[in-house]
Amino acid sequence: AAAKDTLYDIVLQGRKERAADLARELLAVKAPLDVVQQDIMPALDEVGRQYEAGKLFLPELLTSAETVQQAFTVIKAKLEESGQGGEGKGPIVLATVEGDIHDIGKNIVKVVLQNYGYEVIDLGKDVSAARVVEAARDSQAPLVGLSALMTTTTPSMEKTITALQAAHLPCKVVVGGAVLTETFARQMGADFYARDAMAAVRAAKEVIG
Ligand code: B1M
Repeated sequence: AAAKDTLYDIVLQGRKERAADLARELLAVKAPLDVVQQDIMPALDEVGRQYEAGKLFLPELLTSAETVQQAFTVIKAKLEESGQGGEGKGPIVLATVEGDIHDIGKNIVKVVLQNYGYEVIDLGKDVSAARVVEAARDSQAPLVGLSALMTTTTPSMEKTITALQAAHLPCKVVVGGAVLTETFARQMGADFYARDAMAAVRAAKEVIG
């Protein structure tokens, strides 16, 4: 008999049509964020490794990302079911920085923050420093969250933090993304480094309550 497919295999193989079903099966036995951490992230890490090694190419990278998005639709619905209620704390401005189109991680952070009752103003991906400053000013957000996934876009992150500081806005900044570290985040002037979505929630609790 054929071995049973896992979400990990499906993401690696880019078999989009199976993703939602497998995510549902996993959600029957574990928490939504555990599916992200234990199944999806290891698979994407492997996809990233194979891409870097020239064993996978951009079309496959894209198909794997789309497969994750299918799974995430189901995970998001599950997270929303278990919402803590109390909408409207914040708001928190969220963006992937200029030059960077990776938004899977940011979108996870968004859903989890909303789940904890925070209002999120999601500016999307590839967002300029000026646009982040404008949104933070208009919304009087106490917290701005920035995501960057590439060594080539951490300068945009730093530029955005500098622009927020120069605008003298009363907001704190939390940053995340696989290329960052606590030390690097602090050097860039961020108030908080979030390794994962729950760390972003802890920062929000500290700043907003
Ligand atoms: Co790209 N990519 N990619 N990619 N991609 C990486 C990042 C890379 C490391 C792969 C590799 O080569 N090993 C590499 C960057 C290398 C570097 O740093 N210099 C890379 C590259 C090179 C590229 C392109 C340049 C490829 C090309 O075009 N030749 C291109 C970039 C285009 C651009 O941005 N201008 C590109 C494109 C893409 C796709 C479009 C195909 C797709 C993205 C789809 C999408 O996001 N909609 C993609 C993907 C999927 C990846 C990998 C495989 C997976 C990223 C991911 O979604 N991880 C990635 C390799 C890897 O990371 N292992 C890679 C899962 C996600 C849940 O994790 O985003 O880390 P992550 O988020 C986590 C935490 O970091 C944290 O919480 C999340 C949940 O735990 N977090 C925050 C993140 N943001 C946070 C913000 C917070 C708090 C926590 O507060 C605000």
